[in-house]
Amino acid sequence: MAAITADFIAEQNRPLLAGHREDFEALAHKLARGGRDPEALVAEAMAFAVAVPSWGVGTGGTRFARFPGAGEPRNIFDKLADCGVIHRLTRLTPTVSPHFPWDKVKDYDELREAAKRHGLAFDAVNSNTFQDQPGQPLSYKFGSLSHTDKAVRQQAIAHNLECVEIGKALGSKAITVWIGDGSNFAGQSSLARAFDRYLDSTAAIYRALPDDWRMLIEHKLFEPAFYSTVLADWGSSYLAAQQLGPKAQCLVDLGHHAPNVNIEQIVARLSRFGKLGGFHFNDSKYGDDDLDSGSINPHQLFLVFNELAEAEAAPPDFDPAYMIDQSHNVTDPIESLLSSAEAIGGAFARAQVVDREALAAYQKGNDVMEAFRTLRQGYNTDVAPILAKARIEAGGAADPILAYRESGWRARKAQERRPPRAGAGIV
Ligand code: RM4
Ligand code: MN
Ligand code: MN
Repeated sequence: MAAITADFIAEQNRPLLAGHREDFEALAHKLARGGRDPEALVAEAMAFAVAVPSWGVGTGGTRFARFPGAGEPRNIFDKLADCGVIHRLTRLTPTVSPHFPWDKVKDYDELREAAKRHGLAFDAVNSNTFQDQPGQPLSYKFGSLSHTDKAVRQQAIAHNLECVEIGKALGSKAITVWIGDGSNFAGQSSLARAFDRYLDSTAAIYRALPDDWRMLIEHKLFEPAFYSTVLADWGSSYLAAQQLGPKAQCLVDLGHHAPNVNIEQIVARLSRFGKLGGFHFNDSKYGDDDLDSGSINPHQLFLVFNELAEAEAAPPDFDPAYMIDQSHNVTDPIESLLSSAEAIGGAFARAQVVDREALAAYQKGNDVMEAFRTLRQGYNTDVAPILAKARIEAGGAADPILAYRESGWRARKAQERRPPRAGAGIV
């Protein structure tokens, strides 16, 4: 068992370096033959970053059961320690996206300092009006920001405003608003008026946003509401963002669409109109499965990053927030996040490999097969040596999961962190 220091990482890397160099050289020759600059790709990979969700380092669960793991984080300070491990090993995840009230503390300056000590900063804050909290005066059973009762809407607005205040103290620059509002019966709710009320409420939050902040509006097809959801799709999200103003943008959670929807096309549309605010990366087979990014459909992840690489015509301040949103039910959450960060970085790197000029020319000439082959060549490139080089040069691990296992972190935390956290997992 060892602390995950720079020395420890270097020691773990040592036996892997010769093999890594060989792999990188082989790839570099191949890329150079195709006119790509391998070192430029490494530099791009080094500049890429994705935020880790504070709720992702605890074991998730389903509505049937949660199987807690030993040494789970008990509070946000423990969560930050785990996030620090992920960043130290991958050098890909310098920020954490916190969720309130789950991560509430008394002193936010202290929390910001604690993050700093782990080499971390805070990304978008997330509000939560999809659950009732102990002692909360009014219930969200029938909705929050779109509730028929003004007093409930006010309570939900006030919570979002509090999140913005907390975010200011933490150095965050965005709030992600996802609501579970909707209905379970045809006729239960007025589909038109519910959206009107949602727009009214979000306008009140929008007015309180500092000028350099963004409001990220997250849609989701269904669940917890099963007949209609107020913000069910990217169309509603776009309408809301458009209505609210330039600081409001749409957030695309990869698991929040109908099966087979062409998510990369949604990405292309939103970015072209300056409304692509960010992502919640995960993978899914059926719905909001919150599985590890790229574990089921890595090609879709690649196609999303291909559209981001294509977004050269997007407004100059195009800067989507990349965040992970996953629930880890059967793995050590740290291992899942190490592997997911690598999958996301890999999809990004593969998209950088694509020869855009050639692709555009083939598209223009309607050479379907060569256009396809040009794109596919990026996807087929094994970018692992690029990512490894980027990591090693930044002080990270050649093999993050191996190094993590060698460190004995989880066994150590199992001794320190008792008893295991109770309560529900991800929603
Ligand atoms: C929702 C949605 C939100 C996340 C919650 C926990 O399904 O994805 O982004 O905050 O789950
Ligand atoms: Mn999400
Ligand atoms: Mn979700």
